[in-house]
Amino acid sequence: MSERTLVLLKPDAVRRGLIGEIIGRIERKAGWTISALELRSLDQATLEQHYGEHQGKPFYEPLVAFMSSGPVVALVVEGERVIEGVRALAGPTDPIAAAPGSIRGDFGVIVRENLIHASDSAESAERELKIFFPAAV
Ligand code: RTP
Ligand code: MG
Repeated sequence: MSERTLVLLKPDAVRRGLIGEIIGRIERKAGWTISALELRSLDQATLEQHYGEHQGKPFYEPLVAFMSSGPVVALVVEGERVIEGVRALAGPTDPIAAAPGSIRGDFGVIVRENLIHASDSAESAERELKIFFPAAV
């Protein structure tokens, strides 16, 4: 079934010059299309909405500080089972646990700076797309 997902290339990916590398991996997946793309800086209100589920956890404050430490690239990716698919390309949250060949496994260093966000379910995708690309929803 064709779906849409929200992808963020986090500030570490932008700083380290990995935008092309990561987008290239998404583009090479046959049948997926990038339907929106923007370089932008995230304010506190946007981050609170986006990562609200993690408010109160010990990693929340450092996560928000990291996510506002530089611009991110926000993308909408469309295609067959793309929600599950981009999560698989990204690999597990902790780069040490992520297999070589995955984005986090190849380039990740620590759990917070893990290069990429991808919506984790259809419900999350719908919620996050409204935050980042309200005109496209
Ligand atoms: P994301 O939401 O960014 O796509 O990542 P995820 O689903 O794989 O991981 P999640 O549990 O939702 O955590 C969100 C982001 O918070 C940072 N994090 N730091 N223990 C820690 O220091 C810790 N745990 C999570 C990561 O940047 C993670 O991607
Ligand atoms: Mg998550």
